Amino acid sequence: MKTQDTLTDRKATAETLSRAVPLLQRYDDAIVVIKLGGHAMGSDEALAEFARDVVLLRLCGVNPVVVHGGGPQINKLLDKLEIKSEFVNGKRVTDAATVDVVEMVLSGTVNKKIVQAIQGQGGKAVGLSGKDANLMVCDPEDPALGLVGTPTAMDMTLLNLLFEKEIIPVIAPIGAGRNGETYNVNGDTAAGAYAKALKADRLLLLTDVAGVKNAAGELLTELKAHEIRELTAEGVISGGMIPKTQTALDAVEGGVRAAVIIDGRERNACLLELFTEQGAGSMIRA
Ligand code: X2W
Repeated sequence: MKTQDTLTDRKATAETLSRAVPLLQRYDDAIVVIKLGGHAMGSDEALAEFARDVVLLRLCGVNPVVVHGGGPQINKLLDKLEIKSEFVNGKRVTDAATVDVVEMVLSGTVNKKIVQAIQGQGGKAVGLSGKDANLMVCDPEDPALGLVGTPTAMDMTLLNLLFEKEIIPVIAPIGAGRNGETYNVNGDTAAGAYAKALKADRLLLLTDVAGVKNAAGELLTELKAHEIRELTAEGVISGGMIPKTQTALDAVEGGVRAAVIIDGRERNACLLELFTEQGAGSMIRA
């Protein structure tokens, strides 16, 4: 049953909107690259909420770019096809059979699901991969990883056209090889590469943890590049947080204004970060 908002609730909503004005102005025409991991797409409801936030950003004059992952979804199809898969330092060792499945899942099912979710909330989105319009050309990262790519040339012409038309790009982390190869690129790496190429105002890395914590387990809300290096050397930043913080570091040192590691399971995580004074998660600056 729908409950009626009281006058007090309605006043609070109006006040919230009014207080957001300076922040809305700060982000007018800003480019915000959002990495949505495969784990964050667990339920249709969570995806719909994420999509609604992205549509709101667009309505507020932000140019959002969604770069997604899909690791768990790839694992599911590989299992079904009885193709074995292993990870080395967080990257999937990718042979010819595996890359076919990776592309099918990322550029096919996952990408279109996000496009549809955004359109379900009234936005206009277009699904792409690094192969389209030379967006992301790759070279092999490490011979031991097979067809895993490292981005080496980015062409942002198409994305700038889409911004002009207020269309939201949704990009699968697939890269084009120089000789017709298809490369599998880690989702965080791809998001960082797009953020750098666009000189984005923000790179938002949505994860399933609150952010970066110190040795005492307290959330660090603001970090400088040198602090990331120190915490990593001390072993305080470890495991799965390493690739995230390295991506953030690389992005801010490559011209992105700030990178933020936030908990994507939190409701309205993107709005909380951009449109409230304190923000959310851990913000990293050069
Ligand atoms: C990833 C691409 C998908 C991804 C993979 O094959 O799983 C590499 O490891 P999440 O959901 O963001 O983890 N690629 C090279 O990054 O997905």
